[in-house]
Amino acid sequence: MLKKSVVALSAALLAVCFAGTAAADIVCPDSSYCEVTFQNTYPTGSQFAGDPYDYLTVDAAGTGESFATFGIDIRVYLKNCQGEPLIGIPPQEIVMFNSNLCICPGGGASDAGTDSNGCATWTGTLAAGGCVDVIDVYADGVFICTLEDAGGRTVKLNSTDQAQNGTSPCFTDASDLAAFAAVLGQTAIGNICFDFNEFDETIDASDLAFFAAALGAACQ
Ligand SMILES: [Ca+2]
Ligand SMILES: [Ca+2]
Repeated sequence: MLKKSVVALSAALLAVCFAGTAAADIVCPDSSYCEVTFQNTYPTGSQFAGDPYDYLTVDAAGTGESFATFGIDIRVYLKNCQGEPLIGIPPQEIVMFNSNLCICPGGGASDAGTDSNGCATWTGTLAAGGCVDVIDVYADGVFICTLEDAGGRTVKLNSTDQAQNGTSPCFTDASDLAAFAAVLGQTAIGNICFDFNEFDETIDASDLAFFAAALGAACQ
């Protein structure tokens, strides 16, 4: 009888230990990874015609372009060091980051927490400003990846907010307009930070219309 109780007690303790281990699981950078695929290409007339569509235009209000609309498919798989999926890590802990961006609070978070495969996605836009040609992903403060496809092509962002130059970061305002006005009418080649539609080779009225729609954008 006593033996039986000890066995039962041991089993109970074991269960508690396992529960404790699971709760303490940490994101393991060696077994976690990202997958990026570009499903669209730039149209004829673009300075990047035929290349995979890899620039998303964002603003601090979160009213910019969405990854889903432009066929940029991003998945991050979070695992522990045994290679097991980490389920239910909250979205605010899974974030895009580049120090040259101004990212609003929560503005770089994934769509939702990790699913049963430890997977999180970004299908919407970012609430952010700036212009960068690389974006990193961090989970629970751990560096997971630089977002790039199998061929090494990176996911890129531009914005009506020239935050990368310290121009009123996280605001699209008069100082950004002044910077935009200085390149209006010029070639878009080498001016990607101001080419918001990427459908032609100039910084023109269509980019101005895009800017006008974002004027006043700020973190919500
Ligand atoms: Ca700004
Ligand atoms: Ca343009």
